[in-house]
Amino acid sequence: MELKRTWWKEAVAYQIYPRSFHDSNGDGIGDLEGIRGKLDYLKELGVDVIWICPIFKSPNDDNGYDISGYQEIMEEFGTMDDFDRLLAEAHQKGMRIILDLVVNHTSDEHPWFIESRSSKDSPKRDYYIWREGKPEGGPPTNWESFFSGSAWEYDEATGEYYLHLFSRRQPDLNWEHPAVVNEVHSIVKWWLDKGIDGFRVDAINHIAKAEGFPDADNPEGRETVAAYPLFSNLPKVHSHLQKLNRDVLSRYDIMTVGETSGVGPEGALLYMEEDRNELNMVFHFEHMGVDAGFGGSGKWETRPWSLSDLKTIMSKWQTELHGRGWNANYFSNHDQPRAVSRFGNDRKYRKESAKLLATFIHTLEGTPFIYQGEEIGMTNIALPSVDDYRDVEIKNFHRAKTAEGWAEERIMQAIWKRGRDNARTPMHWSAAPNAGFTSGVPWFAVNPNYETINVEEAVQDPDSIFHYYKKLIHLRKTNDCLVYGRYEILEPDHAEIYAYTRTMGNDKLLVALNFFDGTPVLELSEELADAAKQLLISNYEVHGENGAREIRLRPYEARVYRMERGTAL
Ligand code: TEU
Ligand code: CA
Repeated sequence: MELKRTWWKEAVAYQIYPRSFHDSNGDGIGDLEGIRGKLDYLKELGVDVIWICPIFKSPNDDNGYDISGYQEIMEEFGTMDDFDRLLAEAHQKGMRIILDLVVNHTSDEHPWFIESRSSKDSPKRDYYIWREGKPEGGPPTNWESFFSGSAWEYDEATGEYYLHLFSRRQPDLNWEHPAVVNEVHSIVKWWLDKGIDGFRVDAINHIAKAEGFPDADNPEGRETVAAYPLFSNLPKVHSHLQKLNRDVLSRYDIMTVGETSGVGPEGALLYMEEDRNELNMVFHFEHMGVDAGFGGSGKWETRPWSLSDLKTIMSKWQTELHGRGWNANYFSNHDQPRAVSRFGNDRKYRKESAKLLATFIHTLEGTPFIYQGEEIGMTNIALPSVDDYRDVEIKNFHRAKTAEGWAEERIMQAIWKRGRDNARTPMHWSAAPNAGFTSGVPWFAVNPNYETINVEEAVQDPDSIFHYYKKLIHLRKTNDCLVYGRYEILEPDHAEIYAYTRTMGNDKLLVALNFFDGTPVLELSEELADAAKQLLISNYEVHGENGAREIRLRPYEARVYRMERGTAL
């Protein structure tokens, strides 16, 4: 395989959820000036690319993922001048900015939709997906929305239903209509001409829907059912992306990462193999499924996860994409619970386990994505009542499960474990009131543990999670092998330790990760043991164990060794 170097393969990305990042003017809502004020912090961490979740005009039914003006800035976040200043300053500091491209749907307040719903002969009618109800009554299909209930909403004005895979305030665009495609292309071009460095492309795998809008199989006769295959990763998605790439994306030196749930490596390669000319990489969800329970009614049911499942999934992605595509590696984002609470131990071993998870993400092949607060080990939150939450998905889930007869306690347990608001509490900057996030009243609850878990504390503690991330990022920048090296798993059946090597030419690294709180032993072959001379990083102090055939790891211990050069391995 010929190695093709690109800046986005070597970059480390940091995701900002602007509403919760930093408030500059005391209205309780994070904003663009707030981000600008923290660029030096991100620079110090070592970040190359900042992905900012939607900043566009929006009524905020889904915190900006419902856009009513693609070329306008959300009022609470500031102005276009603020954005221009932020972009210029980030560039000046050597960092790039990518934005969220949300074009599976718009807000119901987008002028296109207002016009579309006004009459059946509106010139914008076909910008969205309108259908008559079934002859026997009810919505056109039995499809369930990702946010609970039917994916169709009846509209009195014209007596038809419109499709919304997400909230009813997020009508799906009709990508089969050429005018929609043109509109999207011109929006993308407009932002790229402004100088942004690419896009994270929201829910892009859903832009094509099954021909003829068939019902999904429904053996239990439920009112609505998950109809996933009928609107996910269909062939037409790829023709739309190829056209977008040909007409717009290919003309810029940018980075594109698609959000594509439901794909395995083969499906993902269709989005990113170089001769496909679509995107650079995608976020897959397979590892996010390791703790998903599939019994009963599905959504937000959980089960304990096993390391063996995680190994199988990650190894598959590492090996199948090597030389053909590129991974986007993450453990957290704004839709997932906090990683340290979910895959680590957010009490006794919070620091150790946060560092362990970080080591994993930064030593795999692929671009690492850090989600705000992950670098200081922020944790989940459990608020007493559903009224304390803000997320539309949580609200709808609560309503739907109450109607299904679930006990309140069971519903709240699911929300505490899986709810997206776990990741959306304001960022902890200091031990000052409201974690230094705002001088006003924060839009959403601040996690009370900010008094001990915060940036100020982390920056001055040389042993903090923050400094460990800094070191990892630096290591990745100074070791090509960490970026491009071929992954090979060791001891795939070990129940507690995840170990692998990365190899590139004469360079070889050994990564040993204890994912639990025991003290298991990793046995090395003689060659590996002899060659494992230089400890590059660890979250514990390690003394004089070079050359040992057996490495005993402490709770959540992570070690990365560089092998002696020139050893035949
Ligand atoms: O999430 C979309 C998303 O997660 C689905 O595409 C996914 O297929 C499904 O949830 C399966 O688990 C994005 C954003 O990240 C999210 O915040 C938005 O609410 C959503 O799109 C709608 O824009
Ligand atoms: Ca503000």
